[in-house]
Amino acid sequence: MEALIVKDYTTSLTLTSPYTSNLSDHFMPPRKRDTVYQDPLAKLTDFEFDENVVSVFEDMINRSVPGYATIVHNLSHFAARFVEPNTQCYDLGCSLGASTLAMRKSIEDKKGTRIISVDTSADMIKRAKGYIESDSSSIPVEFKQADIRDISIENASMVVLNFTLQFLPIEDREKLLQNVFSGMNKGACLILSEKIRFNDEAIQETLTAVHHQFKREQGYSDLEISQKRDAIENIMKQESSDTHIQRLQGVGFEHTAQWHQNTAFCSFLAIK
Ligand code: GEK
Repeated sequence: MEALIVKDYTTSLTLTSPYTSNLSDHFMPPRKRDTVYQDPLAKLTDFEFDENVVSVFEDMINRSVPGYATIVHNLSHFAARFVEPNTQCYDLGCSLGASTLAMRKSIEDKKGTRIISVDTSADMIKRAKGYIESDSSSIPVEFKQADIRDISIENASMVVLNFTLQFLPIEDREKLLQNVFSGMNKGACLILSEKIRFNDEAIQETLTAVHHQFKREQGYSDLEISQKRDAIENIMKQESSDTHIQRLQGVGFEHTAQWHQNTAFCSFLAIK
């Protein structure tokens, strides 16, 4: 089956997204277009990861998060470097399993390794299981429908929080990262991707406008952009890049860096 092509605006290259091609190659239906906020809604409710969103999620995240495909693609490279045999990898807030698939792709030779993929959304987990079953890797994946605040992390050589921490209340974030840190082995890596906010209002305003332009280019109307923004505002609290780095250092990570950024969408690397 022909792989879907994603335009990567970070590098201005056209590349085959590992996410898109993984899912599309193994799971037959082509990706369904996100029209969740297309029509005017009489009453706008908070954004939820329900069946409505889940059925179009692959399209939604690729058309809403500039640089998403690049980040997911690079997870394979981080996994090849950091994952050790007989350890565990965690995909926290796994959605449809894009990050799980990316890690799984490059660790076939790390014998005894398994991936634990966690999400609160039963609809996400159900679909993610289908994608994993259609994937050819032999690395075991255990799905847990659970809150990432309630799980224990053990013997981890790699942990991924790809655009998930941003959905936790700010006051819960440090405790979650402490729990992650304590379950990681020495030398293990955490990849944390987040939409950030800028303390400088001129930068905040400019990059918000550039992001909205990106969404228009992806085919979203102004109504879709504003309804989605209003729906997600209450449940996704953004913090600055400095706040993320300082928190990672505060819980004990020895090496930290922001390795990727496209407008307000960033990814951090933290090594224990
Ligand atoms: C990807 N990582 O494609 N516990 C568990 N799951 C949660 C929680 C929680 N407390 N809060 C939210 N979620 C993925 C993309 S999406 C990002 C992650 C986005 C889950 C939620 O159900 C959803 O599936 C995911 O976190 C966030 O690489 O939609 O912007």
